[in-house]
Amino acid sequence: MKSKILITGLLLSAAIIGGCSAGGSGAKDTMDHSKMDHSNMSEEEMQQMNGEMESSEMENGHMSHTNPLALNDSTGENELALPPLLKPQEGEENIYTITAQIGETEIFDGIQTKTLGYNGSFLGPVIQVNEGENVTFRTKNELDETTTFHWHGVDIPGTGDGGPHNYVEPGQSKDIKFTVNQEAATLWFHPHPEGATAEQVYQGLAGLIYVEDARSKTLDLPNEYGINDFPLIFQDKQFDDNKQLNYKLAHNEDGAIGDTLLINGTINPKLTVGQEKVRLRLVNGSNARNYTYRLNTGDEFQQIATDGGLINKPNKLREITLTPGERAEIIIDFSKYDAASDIALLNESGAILLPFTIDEQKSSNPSNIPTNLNDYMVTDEERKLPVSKKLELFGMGNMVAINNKQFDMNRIDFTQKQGETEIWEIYNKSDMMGGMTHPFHIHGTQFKIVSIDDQEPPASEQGWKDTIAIDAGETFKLAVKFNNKGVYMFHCHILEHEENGMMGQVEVN
Ligand SMILES: [Cu+2]
Repeated sequence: MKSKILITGLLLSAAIIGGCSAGGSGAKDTMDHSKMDHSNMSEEEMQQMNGEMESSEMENGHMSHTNPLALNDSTGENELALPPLLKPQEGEENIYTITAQIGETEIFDGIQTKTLGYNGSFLGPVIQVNEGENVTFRTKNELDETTTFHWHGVDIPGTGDGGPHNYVEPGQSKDIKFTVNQEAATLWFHPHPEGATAEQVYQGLAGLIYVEDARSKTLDLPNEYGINDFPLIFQDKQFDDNKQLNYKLAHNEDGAIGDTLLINGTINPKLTVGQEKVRLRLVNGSNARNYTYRLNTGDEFQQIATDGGLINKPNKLREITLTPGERAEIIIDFSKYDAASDIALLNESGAILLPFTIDEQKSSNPSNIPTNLNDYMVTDEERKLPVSKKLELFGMGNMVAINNKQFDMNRIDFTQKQGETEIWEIYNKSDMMGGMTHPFHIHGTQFKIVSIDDQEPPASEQGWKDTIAIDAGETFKLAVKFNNKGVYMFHCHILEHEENGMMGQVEVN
């Protein structure tokens, strides 16, 4: 699968380079446009878009994430930063204040980088909530531009979801009240304003939401924050000569890709752990980069959760891939190693993402991971439901579309009844050169993967999901239910594809 994607990427690069040397109009011929009905674009506009796409590809000197810029190896010189845990407002048990603000952050020693953050200069806190709890998220915009507060993976009424309709102007504040209505999970939040999502996330707006439930609290899983339970927010950045986050420099129509990895905002991170089982909550918070995580030793680890909840049984893996927006929780058993061990988390091309230091003095928790974690299942009833919504993802660069349409805030693409499960069929249509993987996300719900090309999904995806990696040519069937009403986005989570119109709206009533 991956080699196929790499080969098509290389072919596409070759075709585009060929097109450039032949006079610069080659790119449009590398895509099968004849079958694409761009009802909202004229032929002239399409050609112009192609030209822009081609020049931006060439300026960046790389061919999107099918063959991305290499990432740096972490030198491990900085201990990983941990996002602060957000306390409720004084005297107000369930009110959490989240302020989007402008700041400066010392990412490089002695250098201030202009950044954005929630309740701080860069990234955001962890909001901890419990299933059944009535909470208020008191959002404040102290930026000098419009933003929204989108709760990625949260089962929430549409008016509070923070899609492009729910904007908060500079200086404004808005309370979002809702009842937490979902299982224990690692969720996240980020802005979603029309036209500025990709840049605001890139500049640092992203935070975490942990949900706990009655079951998760009784399970003997590592849960001591910063001791044996760590969030890891992976983001690749491109710094300019002044060590600033220059979005224009990193921008690419197929997604901003950087050569420098930050985890929780830390450059060259290392993580010190005890000789015990450690839970890592992996969050792909990058605009466009995919990560396939593995250990340098080739050793197994155990996956315990997908995007939206615990999976039924720990899943032994040697690698796991997350596309932008996706999360997974894994447990690494460090009791097998000692202070002399050389152990690190790598990506698919061998870049050192996170070296580990083992501190034998650190208290160790001898817990055994429970064998039963959840009772997730796709029911027979759900399997028998007919497909009632069909979506076709197609294109690349500026030319991305869903069902041949680009996003229009004034157009509702689908309707669905509150509380009713429907089968959504999502097909990623290949182009002549193959195509690319699109991480497909639906707001306001956690859904189930019923099948991938009519087969059972792999164990790593048998759990609640809100974002799925759909490779070119693949068809996913999803059982989708909205528990609340409102208008929700569905889109590609390569943020530049979303900005380029690879997004639609479903109205739930
Ligand atoms: Cu996409």
